[in-house]
Amino acid sequence: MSTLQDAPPEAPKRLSLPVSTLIGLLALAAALGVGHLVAGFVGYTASPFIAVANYVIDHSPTGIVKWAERTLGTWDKPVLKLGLAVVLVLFALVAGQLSRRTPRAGQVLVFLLGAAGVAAVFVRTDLGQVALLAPVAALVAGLVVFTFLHRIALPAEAVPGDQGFDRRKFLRAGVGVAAGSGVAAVVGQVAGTSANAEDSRAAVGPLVPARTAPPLPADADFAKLGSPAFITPNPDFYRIDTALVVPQIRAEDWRLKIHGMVDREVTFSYADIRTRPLVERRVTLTCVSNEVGGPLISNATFIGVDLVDLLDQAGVQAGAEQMFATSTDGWTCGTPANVALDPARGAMLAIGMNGEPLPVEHGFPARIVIPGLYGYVSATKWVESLEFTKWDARQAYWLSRGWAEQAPIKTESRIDTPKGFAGVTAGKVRLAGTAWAQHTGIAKVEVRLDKGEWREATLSAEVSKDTWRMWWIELDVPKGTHQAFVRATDHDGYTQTENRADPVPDGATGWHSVTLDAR
Ligand SMILES: Nc1nc2c(c(=O)[nH]1)N[C@H]1C(S)=C(S)[C@@H](COP(=O)(O)O)O[C@H]1N2
Ligand SMILES: [Mo]
Repeated sequence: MSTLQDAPPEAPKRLSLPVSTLIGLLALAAALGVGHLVAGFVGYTASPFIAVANYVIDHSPTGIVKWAERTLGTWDKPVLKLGLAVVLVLFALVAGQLSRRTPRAGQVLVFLLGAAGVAAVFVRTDLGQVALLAPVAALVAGLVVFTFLHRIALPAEAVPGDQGFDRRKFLRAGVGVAAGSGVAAVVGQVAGTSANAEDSRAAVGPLVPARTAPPLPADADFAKLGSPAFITPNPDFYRIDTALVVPQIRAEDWRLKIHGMVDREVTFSYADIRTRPLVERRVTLTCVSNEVGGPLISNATFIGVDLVDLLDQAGVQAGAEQMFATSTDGWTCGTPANVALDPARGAMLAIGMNGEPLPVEHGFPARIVIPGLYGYVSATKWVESLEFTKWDARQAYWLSRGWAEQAPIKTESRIDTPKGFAGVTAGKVRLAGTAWAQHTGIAKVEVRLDKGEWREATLSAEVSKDTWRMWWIELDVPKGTHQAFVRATDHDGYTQTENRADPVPDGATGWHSVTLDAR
């Protein structure tokens, strides 16, 4: 008689699909949770997930980044995070899949993923060596959890009498890992964001300018007729930056160093700046990636100090070509030194915006504002260093990605009302919008229906040559589909070209138009 009963119990040879999937996902959760926990103490942006996402932003082709800014606006970062999460989950699933017999392939994948996190932190110049602890801990946690769960689910040797896969034990371990990862992530999140800039900002108190901006005339805008409001409320102000996590700098920890080709290196604290006589200046900021008709332009009353006064204290040397600014998150910006130094330009180190301390996402504690230059060559937020140097000694963030060195804002105009493809009633139709030519000023805005005559629009009061100017006009629109065009002329006598140019490398050109469907 054959003795079937005498044969040793068969060890399970292969994990089921749900079990291998769960192992991959739990190892991922453990790695991210532990990484986030450690990052909470050694530097929030060292969290592997954030570090990898930042790396993706900094190393994506410039066309893609600028496309994302234009089409997704402020949603660009949530979309990126979601995309990265999807990739990670797929990775975890594959790791589980490939490990249904032995853990080897999954371990290799987990290791590679962990190594990517380590590399993403390693290349950051704004994080110290200890920051590496976060991705290293994540790597180790991922490997340990993967190996441990795999061993429970698929023991290497069957113990006589063992049933092989102990479902209870596996579930207990899995729940433990999931709960532990969640708690770790939450603790890391709280620790990492508790040194929040928001309470420091709330403690700043009122910023009282010694020199206030002249009061706004009643006709500074035609908001009632459909133009933008002259002053953009802070929550509506466009926001563009590469920071995945908004830098949290407390005013009391902030310093600005002016160095390089200067006679004396100088450093200012927040108290040094805010106790100087503050000036108030209305400036319209514009992003170079703004398409014709786009929304990346806003206007505020900034409060701060004259940048030239600080620069004079340092004594910028004659040969300096660029003011190379660095933000606390490592972003950099190059401004022509002669523009920064020109007293007539009115460059500011701003600490306030529309009567409040700078909002954190607009650069708290301090940023640069320079009328007439696109933001990427002038408007450094969370600024911590201004180095005077030659153009070829340092290359700023967007320059190395194909954007121009010199980028004065181009004269442009936009139709805000009616919106494109709006249905209107044939007859008299009112159009309203805005025009800008910062540091030169708008002299004239004209509107034309189809190929008709250009007609001059009514302009709002000129508040300053550094701010936008609103316009409105009434047109006779016959029944049918028509196109309305706008063009502006600045105080230098330059009239906007019809030629369409892309934002790359130094700003879009062309006439904005809307299609009107008159019934
Ligand atoms: N630190 C930092 N400052 C930055 C940027 C950035 O990515 N990082 N982007 C610049 C660009 S491209 C623009 S258009 C302006 C936008 O300023 P805002 O977000 O306050 O509107 O900030 C500039 N300052
Ligand atoms: Mo920009």
